[in-house]
Amino acid sequence: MAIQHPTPVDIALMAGRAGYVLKANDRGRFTVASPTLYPHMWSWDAGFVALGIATVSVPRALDELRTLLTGQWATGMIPHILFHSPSDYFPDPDRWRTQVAAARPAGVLTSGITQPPIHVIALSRILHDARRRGGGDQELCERFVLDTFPQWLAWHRYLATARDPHAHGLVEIHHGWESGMDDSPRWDAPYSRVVPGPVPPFVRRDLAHVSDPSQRPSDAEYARYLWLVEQKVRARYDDAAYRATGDFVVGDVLVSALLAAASDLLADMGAELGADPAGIEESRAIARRFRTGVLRTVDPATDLARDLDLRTGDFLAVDSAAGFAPLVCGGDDALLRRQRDLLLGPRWCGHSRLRWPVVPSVSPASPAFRERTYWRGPQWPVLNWLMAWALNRSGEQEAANALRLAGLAQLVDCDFAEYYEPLTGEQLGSRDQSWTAAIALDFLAARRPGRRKRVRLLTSELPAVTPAGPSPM
Ligand code: 9WN
Repeated sequence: MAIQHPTPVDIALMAGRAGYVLKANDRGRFTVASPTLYPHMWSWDAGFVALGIATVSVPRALDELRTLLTGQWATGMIPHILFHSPSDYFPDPDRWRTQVAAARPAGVLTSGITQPPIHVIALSRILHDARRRGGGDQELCERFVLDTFPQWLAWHRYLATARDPHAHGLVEIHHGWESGMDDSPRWDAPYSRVVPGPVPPFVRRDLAHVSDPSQRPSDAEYARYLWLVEQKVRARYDDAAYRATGDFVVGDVLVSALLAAASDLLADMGAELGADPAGIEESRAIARRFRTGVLRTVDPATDLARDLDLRTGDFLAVDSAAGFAPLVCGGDDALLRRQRDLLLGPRWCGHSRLRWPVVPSVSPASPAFRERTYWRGPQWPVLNWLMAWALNRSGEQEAANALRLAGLAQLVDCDFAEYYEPLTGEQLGSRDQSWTAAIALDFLAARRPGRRKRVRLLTSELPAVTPAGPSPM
């Protein structure tokens, strides 16, 4: 099937429609992740949303991050959901019961687990935008970075200590939701050992918004998710107590790589702006430790990083996009080039059956690949953005631009779906998903070293046709 190249009119419509979606999902000082399925503020969504909004308004982008920080726990943890108003989302605050935790914040209800630390990466891009604009935006953003530096450092320190008590250089997650990739096959082995105990009765609400259940995690998976929440509550959200009793404890390579990259950026911004030198040094040390931790997990047979099941000591070798964690944290140039080739090659974005040559959550060549099921194969625009960002940062502009252009071609329908069926291009999950719209804006604004185009894309830049056909893999 041929790629329909967006016309200049398509591109203008995409920018307008993406802005409209973000505006419609704007609740004043925060943005809901999506209008119906996710009517609250999610942590890593907020990071992506903020960098998209920054292409239009730096002050409003900073508000997003400021609001997120109001949910920060005394431990430094940024929780994965901030609940600002009642809704039919499940699990709701009654299920999280964070009142058992002394460290919870005052004034806002939150969940009691985390999500990937994308925020400082987003902040560094917002700062880039603000400096390009200069004037009040630059002043505001630089002040924001300095003022919030201790809070971001506390967040990273939490991950580096409470979630890596033995300094292995891998962030420990206590729930698949903490990875942001809830039902990824990355977690099949550790979840297979989770035997759900009694939980209060519940009704899933997600299936009221996504009519095809095959696009969402199964009931059996939800039973495990809720059992782990119960275990966190019983441990009063104390990480050491959960570690001693909880069923799911896994070192997550992508979270670790993001922590390394974000810590580097925090140190860089802090150094430029005159933040506390001890904090800058601490940040650099976190970056070094987690970069080393990620690189140690790389499987020499596949060149992919592997999560580590800390209950069994086993590496979890799965062909998931998280295996490209070394691209995100850097540190080994030869590996980086091999990962670049792998990512663009026939097992991944260049797979002949893909509708669009963008990053799939699981390789279509893997036996674990399921084209319609959530994090088991569909393409998530934010993952594609992350890999493009990582390549760009490593000086791989051509590869980064290939992902960006294919990502834009994928989004030209302007539905801004949560995820996409990789073989047909069908929109799956929620529509008007905030982070998808935000990614579109960022891709359109195309920040590239040395030059920046604002919402301007030449149709001749778009990728060549990818024919669909039988897989050689
Ligand atoms: C649970 C909001 C979030 C994303 C996650 C995605 C999905 C929630 C859910 O939606 O998770 O946190 O209810 O399925 O997996 O990455 O942040 O968009």
